[in-house]
Amino acid sequence: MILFIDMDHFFAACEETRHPELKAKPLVIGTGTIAKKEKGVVQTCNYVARKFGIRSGMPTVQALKLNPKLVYLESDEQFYTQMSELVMKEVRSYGYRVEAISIDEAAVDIGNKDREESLAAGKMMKENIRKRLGLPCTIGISTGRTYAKMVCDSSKPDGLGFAGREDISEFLKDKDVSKILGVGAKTAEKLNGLGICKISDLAKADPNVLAENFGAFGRELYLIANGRDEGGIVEEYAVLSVGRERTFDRDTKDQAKIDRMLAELAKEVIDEIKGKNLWYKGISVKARYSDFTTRTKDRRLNNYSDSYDTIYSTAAKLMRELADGKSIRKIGVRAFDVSEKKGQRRIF
Ligand code: TTP
Ligand code: MG
Repeated sequence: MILFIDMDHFFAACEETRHPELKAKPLVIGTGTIAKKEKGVVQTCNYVARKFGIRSGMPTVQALKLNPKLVYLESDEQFYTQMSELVMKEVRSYGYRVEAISIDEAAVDIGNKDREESLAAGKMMKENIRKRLGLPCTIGISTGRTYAKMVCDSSKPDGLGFAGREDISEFLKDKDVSKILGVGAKTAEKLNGLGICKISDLAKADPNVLAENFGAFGRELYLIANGRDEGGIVEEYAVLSVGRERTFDRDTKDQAKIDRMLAELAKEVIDEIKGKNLWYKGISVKARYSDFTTRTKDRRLNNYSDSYDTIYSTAAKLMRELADGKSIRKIGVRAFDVSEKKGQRRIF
Protein backbone atom coordinates (compact mmCIF):
# COMPACT_ATOMS: atom_id res chain seq x y z
CA MET A 1 0.00 0.00 0.00
CA ILE A 2 1.12 3.55 -0.74
CA LEU A 3 0.48 6.34 1.72
CA PHE A 4 0.46 9.82 0.20
CA ILE A 5 0.84 12.82 2.47
CA ASP A 6 0.24 16.45 1.47
CA MET A 7 0.54 19.24 4.03
CA ASP A 8 -2.50 21.52 4.34
CA HIS A 9 -2.11 25.17 3.22
CA PHE A 10 1.57 24.56 3.84
CA PHE A 11 3.32 27.96 3.73
CA ALA A 12 0.39 29.54 5.60
CA ALA A 13 0.39 26.73 8.18
CA CYS A 14 4.13 27.26 8.77
CA GLU A 15 3.46 30.94 9.48
CA GLU A 16 0.62 30.01 11.83
CA THR A 17 3.03 28.00 13.98
CA ARG A 18 4.98 31.18 14.75
CA HIS A 19 1.96 33.55 14.63
CA PRO A 20 -0.88 31.49 16.19
CA GLU A 21 -3.03 34.63 16.42
CA LEU A 22 -3.38 34.50 12.60
CA LYS A 23 -5.14 31.12 12.58
CA ALA A 24 -8.61 32.63 12.75
CA LYS A 25 -7.86 35.33 10.16
CA PRO A 26 -7.71 35.17 6.37
CA LEU A 27 -3.97 34.73 5.79
CA VAL A 28 -2.24 35.09 2.43
CA ILE A 29 1.40 34.28 1.67
CA GLY A 30 2.63 36.05 -1.43
CA THR A 31 5.71 36.74 -3.49
CA GLY A 32 5.72 40.55 -3.12
CA THR A 33 7.24 42.46 -0.22
CA ILE A 34 4.71 43.82 2.29
CA ALA A 35 5.17 47.34 0.87
CA LYS A 36 4.69 46.15 -2.70
CA LYS A 37 2.38 43.23 -2.11
CA GLU A 38 0.14 44.25 -5.03
CA LYS A 39 2.94 43.36 -7.42
CA GLY A 40 3.10 39.73 -6.35
CA VAL A 41 1.18 36.51 -6.62
CA VAL A 42 -0.55 34.44 -3.94
CA GLN A 43 1.54 31.34 -3.19
CA THR A 44 -1.00 29.96 -0.80
CA CYS A 45 -3.55 31.03 1.80
CA ASN A 46 -5.18 29.42 4.81
CA TYR A 47 -8.66 27.91 4.65
CA VAL A 48 -10.24 31.02 6.21
CA ALA A 49 -8.98 32.99 3.17
CA ARG A 50 -10.14 30.24 0.79
CA LYS A 51 -13.71 30.87 1.94
CA PHE A 52 -13.45 34.23 0.16
CA GLY A 53 -12.40 32.52 -3.07
CA ILE A 54 -8.70 33.32 -2.70
CA ARG A 55 -6.46 30.71 -4.36
CA SER A 56 -2.79 29.87 -5.08
CA GLY A 57 -1.50 31.52 -8.23
CA MET A 58 -3.94 34.44 -8.09
CA PRO A 59 -2.49 37.98 -8.34
CA THR A 60 -2.40 39.44 -4.82
CA VAL A 61 -4.34 42.49 -6.09
CA GLN A 62 -7.25 40.19 -6.88
CA ALA A 63 -7.06 38.54 -3.45
CA LEU A 64 -7.18 42.00 -1.84
CA LYS A 65 -10.34 42.76 -3.82
CA LEU A 66 -11.93 39.55 -2.56
CA ASN A 67 -11.03 40.45 1.00
CA PRO A 68 -9.47 43.88 1.70
CA LYS A 69 -8.95 42.88 5.34
CA LEU A 70 -6.77 39.85 4.68
CA VAL A 71 -3.49 39.47 6.55
CA TYR A 72 -0.58 39.48 4.14
CA LEU A 73 2.85 37.96 4.74
CA GLU A 74 5.80 37.90 2.41
CA SER A 75 7.02 34.40 1.56
CA ASP A 76 9.89 33.12 3.71
CA GLU A 77 11.01 30.14 1.71
CA GLN A 78 13.98 29.41 3.91
CA PHE A 79 11.68 28.86 6.89
CA TYR A 80 9.24 26.69 4.91
CA THR A 81 12.15 24.59 3.64
CA GLN A 82 13.33 24.03 7.22
CA MET A 83 9.81 23.01 8.25
CA SER A 84 9.61 20.71 5.24
CA GLU A 85 12.83 19.01 6.30
CA LEU A 86 11.36 18.40 9.76
CA VAL A 87 8.21 16.94 8.21
CA MET A 88 10.27 14.60 6.00
CA LYS A 89 12.39 13.57 8.97
CA GLU A 90 9.24 12.62 10.88
CA VAL A 91 7.82 10.75 7.86
CA ARG A 92 11.11 8.84 7.47
CA SER A 93 11.29 7.94 11.15
CA TYR A 94 8.94 4.93 10.79
CA GLY A 95 11.37 2.91 8.71
CA TYR A 96 9.30 2.76 5.49
CA ARG A 97 10.68 3.66 2.08
CA VAL A 98 9.88 7.33 1.49
CA GLU A 99 9.95 9.54 -1.57
CA ALA A 100 9.93 13.27 -0.84
CA ILE A 101 8.01 14.53 -3.85
CA SER A 102 7.95 18.26 -3.25
CA ILE A 103 8.30 20.75 -0.42
CA ASP A 104 5.02 19.53 1.10
CA GLU A 105 4.29 16.09 -0.35
CA ALA A 106 5.71 12.63 0.20
CA ALA A 107 4.80 9.11 -0.84
CA VAL A 108 5.48 6.25 1.55
CA ASP A 109 5.48 2.53 0.81
CA ILE A 110 3.80 1.05 3.90
CA GLY A 111 3.93 -2.52 2.58
CA ASN A 112 1.20 -5.12 2.85
CA LYS A 113 -1.48 -3.79 5.16
CA ASP A 114 -5.23 -4.16 5.43
CA ARG A 115 -7.61 -1.27 5.89
CA GLU A 116 -7.37 -1.16 9.65
CA GLU A 117 -3.57 -1.36 9.76
CA SER A 118 -3.19 1.24 7.01
CA LEU A 119 -5.48 3.69 8.75
CA ALA A 120 -3.65 3.14 12.02
CA ALA A 121 -0.31 3.95 10.34
CA GLY A 122 -1.79 7.08 8.75
CA LYS A 123 -3.40 8.20 11.97
CA MET A 124 -0.16 7.88 13.90
CA MET A 125 1.77 9.89 11.31
CA LYS A 126 -0.87 12.62 11.20
CA GLU A 127 -1.03 12.90 14.98
CA ASN A 128 2.74 12.99 15.44
CA ILE A 129 3.21 15.68 12.79
CA ARG A 130 0.49 17.75 14.43
CA LYS A 131 1.85 17.18 17.93
CA ARG A 132 5.55 17.62 17.20
CA LEU A 133 5.47 20.30 14.49
CA GLY A 134 2.07 21.94 14.93
CA LEU A 135 1.20 21.32 11.29
CA PRO A 136 -1.99 19.86 9.77
CA CYS A 137 -1.83 17.47 6.84
CA THR A 138 -3.99 15.14 4.79
CA ILE A 139 -3.16 11.51 4.07
CA GLY A 140 -4.53 9.23 1.37
CA ILE A 141 -3.81 5.50 1.30
CA SER A 142 -4.41 3.16 -1.62
CA THR A 143 -2.95 0.41 -3.76
CA GLY A 144 -0.78 2.73 -5.88
CA ARG A 145 0.76 6.13 -5.97
CA THR A 146 -1.79 7.78 -8.26
CA TYR A 147 -4.79 6.52 -6.30
CA ALA A 148 -3.17 7.47 -2.99
CA LYS A 149 -2.71 11.04 -4.21
CA MET A 150 -6.28 11.19 -5.48
CA VAL A 151 -7.62 9.87 -2.18
CA CYS A 152 -5.49 12.48 -0.41
CA ASP A 153 -6.82 15.30 -2.61
CA SER A 154 -10.39 14.28 -2.01
CA SER A 155 -9.87 14.01 1.77
CA LYS A 156 -8.57 17.59 2.21
CA PRO A 157 -8.27 19.36 4.58
CA ASP A 158 -7.04 17.58 7.71
CA GLY A 159 -8.28 14.25 6.40
CA LEU A 160 -7.32 10.59 6.37
CA GLY A 161 -8.72 8.55 3.48
CA PHE A 162 -8.41 4.96 2.36
CA ALA A 163 -9.37 3.12 -0.83
CA GLY A 164 -8.50 -0.55 -0.97
CA ARG A 165 -8.66 -2.85 -3.99
CA GLU A 166 -12.41 -3.37 -3.49
CA ASP A 167 -13.26 0.34 -3.16
CA ILE A 168 -11.25 1.70 -6.02
CA SER A 169 -13.68 1.46 -8.94
CA GLU A 170 -16.40 3.10 -6.88
CA PHE A 171 -13.93 5.83 -5.88
CA LEU A 172 -12.85 6.50 -9.49
CA LYS A 173 -16.26 6.25 -11.15
CA ASP A 174 -17.45 9.85 -11.24
CA LYS A 175 -14.08 11.57 -11.14
CA ASP A 176 -12.84 13.76 -13.93
CA VAL A 177 -9.80 12.58 -15.96
CA SER A 178 -7.95 15.74 -14.84
CA LYS A 179 -7.82 14.30 -11.32
CA ILE A 180 -5.27 11.70 -12.45
CA LEU A 181 -1.69 12.53 -11.52
CA GLY A 182 0.15 13.62 -14.66
CA VAL A 183 -2.96 14.65 -16.58
CA GLY A 184 -2.49 18.38 -17.05
CA ALA A 185 -4.69 20.84 -18.94
CA LYS A 186 -3.34 19.79 -22.35
CA THR A 187 -3.77 16.04 -21.87
CA ALA A 188 -7.23 16.60 -20.40
CA GLU A 189 -8.21 18.67 -23.43
CA LYS A 190 -6.96 16.01 -25.80
CA LEU A 191 -8.81 13.30 -23.87
CA ASN A 192 -11.99 15.39 -23.89
CA GLY A 193 -11.54 15.75 -27.66
CA LEU A 194 -11.66 11.94 -27.90
CA GLY A 195 -14.93 12.00 -25.94
CA ILE A 196 -13.22 10.93 -22.69
CA CYS A 197 -14.18 13.19 -19.77
CA LYS A 198 -14.71 10.94 -16.75
CA ILE A 199 -12.38 8.22 -15.53
CA SER A 200 -15.20 5.76 -16.25
CA ASP A 201 -15.01 6.84 -19.96
CA LEU A 202 -11.27 6.22 -19.87
CA ALA A 203 -11.82 2.72 -18.47
CA LYS A 204 -13.98 1.83 -21.50
CA ALA A 205 -11.73 3.50 -24.09
CA ASP A 206 -9.78 1.51 -26.67
CA PRO A 207 -6.28 1.00 -25.20
CA ASN A 208 -4.80 1.11 -28.71
CA VAL A 209 -6.27 4.54 -29.36
CA LEU A 210 -4.88 5.71 -26.03
CA ALA A 211 -1.44 4.33 -26.87
CA GLU A 212 -1.54 6.00 -30.31
CA ASN A 213 -2.35 9.36 -28.78
CA PHE A 214 -0.32 9.31 -25.58
CA GLY A 215 2.32 6.60 -26.03
CA ALA A 216 3.29 4.68 -22.90
CA PHE A 217 1.38 7.14 -20.72
CA GLY A 218 -1.78 6.15 -22.65
CA ARG A 219 -1.37 2.53 -21.57
CA GLU A 220 -0.73 3.65 -18.03
CA LEU A 221 -3.88 5.79 -18.10
CA TYR A 222 -5.90 2.80 -19.24
CA LEU A 223 -4.59 0.67 -16.37
CA ILE A 224 -5.19 3.45 -13.85
CA ALA A 225 -8.77 3.89 -15.03
CA ASN A 226 -9.30 0.15 -14.66
CA GLY A 227 -8.19 -0.10 -11.06
CA ARG A 228 -4.68 -1.31 -11.77
CA ASP A 229 -2.46 1.50 -10.52
CA GLU A 230 0.58 -0.15 -9.11
CA GLY A 231 2.75 2.95 -9.02
CA GLY A 232 5.20 2.70 -6.15
CA ILE A 233 7.93 4.80 -4.69
CA VAL A 234 10.33 6.33 -7.18
CA GLU A 235 14.02 6.31 -6.42
CA GLU A 236 15.08 9.37 -4.47
CA TYR A 237 16.66 12.33 -6.18
CA ALA A 238 18.03 13.57 -2.86
CA VAL A 239 21.32 11.75 -3.22
CA LEU A 240 21.83 12.77 -6.82
CA SER A 241 23.99 15.50 -8.15
CA VAL A 242 24.60 16.84 -11.62
CA GLY A 243 28.15 17.65 -12.66
CA ARG A 244 30.44 18.31 -15.61
CA GLU A 245 34.25 18.29 -15.86
CA ARG A 246 36.65 19.23 -18.63
CA THR A 247 40.41 19.29 -19.21
CA PHE A 248 42.11 22.31 -20.78
CA ASP A 249 44.05 21.70 -24.00
CA ARG A 250 47.07 22.96 -22.05
CA ASP A 251 47.52 23.81 -18.35
CA THR A 252 46.50 27.38 -17.66
CA LYS A 253 46.60 30.22 -15.14
CA ASP A 254 44.49 32.46 -17.38
CA GLN A 255 41.51 33.59 -15.30
CA ALA A 256 39.45 34.61 -18.32
CA LYS A 257 39.97 31.21 -19.90
CA ILE A 258 38.99 29.45 -16.65
CA ASP A 259 35.88 31.64 -16.37
CA ARG A 260 34.82 30.85 -19.93
CA MET A 261 35.15 27.13 -19.31
CA LEU A 262 33.23 27.47 -16.03
CA ALA A 263 30.43 29.31 -17.82
CA GLU A 264 30.21 26.50 -20.38
CA LEU A 265 30.14 23.77 -17.72
CA ALA A 266 27.60 25.69 -15.60
CA LYS A 267 25.37 26.02 -18.66
CA GLU A 268 25.50 22.28 -19.30
CA VAL A 269 24.72 21.52 -15.66
CA ILE A 270 21.76 23.91 -15.58
CA ASP A 271 20.39 22.56 -18.86
CA GLU A 272 20.34 19.06 -17.39
CA ILE A 273 18.80 20.32 -14.13
CA LYS A 274 16.03 22.19 -15.96
CA GLY A 275 15.50 19.41 -18.47
CA LYS A 276 14.75 17.00 -15.62
CA ASN A 277 12.62 19.54 -13.72
CA LEU A 278 15.02 19.53 -10.79
CA TRP A 279 16.56 22.21 -8.66
CA TYR A 280 19.67 22.35 -6.52
CA LYS A 281 20.73 23.67 -3.18
CA GLY A 282 24.50 23.27 -3.29
CA ILE A 283 27.33 24.01 -5.69
CA SER A 284 30.80 22.55 -5.73
CA VAL A 285 33.83 23.07 -7.91
CA LYS A 286 36.90 20.97 -8.46
CA ALA A 287 40.35 21.89 -9.73
CA ARG A 288 43.09 19.52 -10.81
CA TYR A 289 46.47 21.22 -10.84
CA SER A 290 49.36 20.56 -13.22
CA ASP A 291 50.99 18.38 -10.56
CA PHE A 292 47.80 16.22 -10.67
CA THR A 293 46.69 17.04 -7.13
CA THR A 294 42.98 17.81 -6.87
CA ARG A 295 41.00 20.08 -4.57
CA THR A 296 37.30 20.79 -4.23
CA LYS A 297 35.26 23.52 -2.57
CA ASP A 298 31.56 23.73 -2.03
CA ARG A 299 28.85 26.08 -0.87
CA ARG A 300 25.32 25.42 0.33
CA LEU A 301 22.57 27.86 -0.58
CA ASN A 302 19.75 28.92 1.71
CA ASN A 303 17.12 28.04 -0.87
CA TYR A 304 16.62 25.72 -3.78
CA SER A 305 17.41 27.31 -7.10
CA ASP A 306 17.44 26.52 -10.79
CA SER A 307 19.23 29.71 -11.73
CA TYR A 308 22.18 29.71 -14.13
CA ASP A 309 23.48 32.98 -12.65
CA THR A 310 23.65 31.53 -9.14
CA ILE A 311 25.53 28.44 -10.23
CA TYR A 312 27.94 30.38 -12.43
CA SER A 313 28.70 33.22 -10.01
CA THR A 314 29.10 30.88 -7.03
CA ALA A 315 31.31 28.51 -9.01
CA ALA A 316 33.46 31.40 -10.30
CA LYS A 317 33.97 32.69 -6.77
CA LEU A 318 34.89 29.25 -5.40
CA MET A 319 37.19 28.59 -8.34
CA ARG A 320 39.14 31.84 -7.71
CA GLU A 321 39.81 30.59 -4.19
CA LEU A 322 40.98 27.24 -5.55
CA ALA A 323 43.06 28.60 -8.44
CA ASP A 324 45.13 30.90 -6.28
CA GLY A 325 47.64 31.59 -9.04
CA LYS A 326 48.38 27.91 -9.65
CA SER A 327 48.46 26.28 -13.03
CA ILE A 328 45.28 24.30 -13.68
CA ARG A 329 44.76 21.23 -15.81
CA LYS A 330 41.12 20.33 -15.38
CA ILE A 331 38.03 21.88 -13.74
CA GLY A 332 34.60 20.63 -12.72
CA VAL A 333 31.27 22.15 -11.63
CA ARG A 334 28.65 20.21 -9.75
CA ALA A 335 25.18 21.02 -8.42
CA PHE A 336 24.33 18.85 -5.41
CA ASP A 337 21.44 18.40 -3.00
CA VAL A 338 19.31 18.11 -6.10
CA SER A 339 15.64 17.30 -5.84
CA GLU A 340 12.55 17.19 -7.97
CA LYS A 341 10.53 20.38 -8.32
CA LYS A 342 6.83 20.38 -7.71
CA GLY A 343 5.49 20.28 -11.26
CA GLN A 344 5.33 23.67 -12.89
CA ARG A 345 3.44 25.23 -10.05
CA ARG A 346 6.36 26.77 -8.28
CA ILE A 347 6.06 30.46 -8.95
CA PHE A 348 9.04 32.04 -7.27
P1 TTP B 1 0.00 22.78 -2.34
O1 TTP B 1 0.14 21.51 -1.58
O2 TTP B 1 -0.52 22.72 -3.73
O3 TTP B 1 -0.95 23.78 -1.57
P2 TTP B 1 -1.10 24.03 -0.02
O4 TTP B 1 -0.27 23.09 0.79
O5 TTP B 1 -0.83 25.48 0.23
O6 TTP B 1 -2.64 23.78 0.23
P3 TTP B 1 -3.42 22.38 0.27
O7 TTP B 1 -4.00 22.30 1.64
O8 TTP B 1 -4.47 22.51 -0.78
O9 TTP B 1 -2.43 21.30 -0.01
O10 TTP B 1 1.38 23.53 -2.38
C1 TTP B 1 2.32 23.49 -1.32
C2 TTP B 1 3.03 24.82 -1.19
O11 TTP B 1 3.68 25.17 -2.41
C3 TTP B 1 2.10 25.97 -0.87
O12 TTP B 1 1.85 26.11 0.51
C4 TTP B 1 2.81 27.14 -1.47
C5 TTP B 1 3.61 26.58 -2.63
N1 TTP B 1 2.94 26.90 -3.91
C6 TTP B 1 3.41 27.97 -4.65
O13 TTP B 1 4.39 28.60 -4.28
N2 TTP B 1 2.75 28.28 -5.81
C7 TTP B 1 1.63 27.61 -6.25
O14 TTP B 1 1.05 27.94 -7.29
C8 TTP B 1 1.16 26.50 -5.45
C9 TTP B 1 -0.05 25.72 -5.88
C10 TTP B 1 1.85 26.19 -4.30
MG1 MG C 1 -0.26 21.04 0.39
